[in-house]
Amino acid sequence: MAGRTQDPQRDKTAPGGSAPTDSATASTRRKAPARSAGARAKGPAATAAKSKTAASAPKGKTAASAAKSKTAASAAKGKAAASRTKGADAETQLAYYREMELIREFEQRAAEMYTRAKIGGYCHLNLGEEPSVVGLMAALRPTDYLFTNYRDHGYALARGLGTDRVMAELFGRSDGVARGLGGSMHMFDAEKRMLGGYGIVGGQLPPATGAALALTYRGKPGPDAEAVMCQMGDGTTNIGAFHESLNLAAIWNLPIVYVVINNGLGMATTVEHASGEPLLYKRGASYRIEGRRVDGGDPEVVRQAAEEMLTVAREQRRPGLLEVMSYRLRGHSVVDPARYRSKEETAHLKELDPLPEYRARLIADGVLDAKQADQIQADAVSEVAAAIAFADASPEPGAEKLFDYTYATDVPNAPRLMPGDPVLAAGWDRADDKQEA
Ligand SMILES: Cc1ncc(C[n+]2csc(CCOP(=O)(O)OP(=O)(O)O)c2C)c(N)n1
Ligand SMILES: [Mg+2]
Repeated sequence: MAGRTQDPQRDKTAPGGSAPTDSATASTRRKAPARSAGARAKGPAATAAKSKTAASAPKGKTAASAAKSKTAASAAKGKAAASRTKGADAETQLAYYREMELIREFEQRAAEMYTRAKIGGYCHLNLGEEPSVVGLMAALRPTDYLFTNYRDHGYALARGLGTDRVMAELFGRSDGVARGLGGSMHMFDAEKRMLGGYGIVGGQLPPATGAALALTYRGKPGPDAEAVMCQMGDGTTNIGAFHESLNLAAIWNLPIVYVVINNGLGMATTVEHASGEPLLYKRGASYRIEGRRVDGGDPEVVRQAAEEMLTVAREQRRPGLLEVMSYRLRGHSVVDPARYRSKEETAHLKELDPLPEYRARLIADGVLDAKQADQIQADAVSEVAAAIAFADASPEPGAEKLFDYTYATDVPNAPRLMPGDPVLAAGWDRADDKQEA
């Protein structure tokens, strides 16, 4: 398998253009492994990132929600920071940093809990993708809908599903967001409009596209209209459902932003090896969907680009395709030692870690000092430790719950039935149990 360093296409800067037949534009010159830490590209989106909001992020409040409230004092403070950084205001940057450190700590402890057999099944981590996750979730309003793939822990945290409940879901306990029946790949919360967590590659695209179609029946386009964000990986752009969904979104003018987290790999296969067009943002061009590529190492750049595409989706009912260049710092899942990576590439990944870079940037810009940054990390450690204790204390769902949430309508838990047996009324199993008792 070709290593990413040997893949010339990944390093290419895409040509811009806005003609309807090829409306894809690149807004980053971010390079793959050859790039050194600290040299992260600052595309137009980075410099244009406006600080519309200023808010503090008290513990437990998500960066996304924190960035939406406003206080006069913090707005003034934010204004000063904005002029220094030309990005988000200081309070918002702090909120992003907190959120990223929380996801980092959560994922590292999740990996540990997996090796301790507290977590079973599959477990895919967002390590290295934290700025992408936080930037995207900051762009999404509480009234919007989110669909993701199985690499969903960070999204669930940043969407505000709660550190305790997300960890309990990983542990398969009844206080989890899906009552412990979904596990790592199936984070779900209808109230938060987080509509999953999908384990089948591309499985989230048709329902997300359907949700966007439903929105066109429910309301009119405009600045307050709801929209859908559908996240996926780079490998997913080769699945049939990707092309069918984008085509329908284009011809039906659906309010949806498809987000490709391009971490360079689908399991062990590089983008260049698997994709006829490795500049993935261009893949929307076949459907006249605007495509954009941004640096996933900077939450402000990601938020700005996602907000702009969501605005088009809300106001013009035009879908968008956002490619977010990112890195997966570890294997595909917690059980993958990633031996397909060369030693050099593995070593180089440390340099590409976006968190130390963001921390250093905030310190250099005077947004926080090293002591405060350490405190933020310590807070993340305590919050995740408390979540582990919460998950451990939560009861396991009983076997009698196994079929309760599988179908939309109540069906009997009748394990002794054979195909062709008459269908039994809901509640049969319980009545039967009572008779036997
Ligand atoms: C339909 C289908 N085919 C294959 C798999 C096995 N599989 C799980 S993840 C994955 C790679 C997907 O890569 P990508 O879309 O880049 O997402 P990433 O894991 O990098 O986030 C594959 C092939 C699957 N889950 N579903
Ligand atoms: Mg991938």
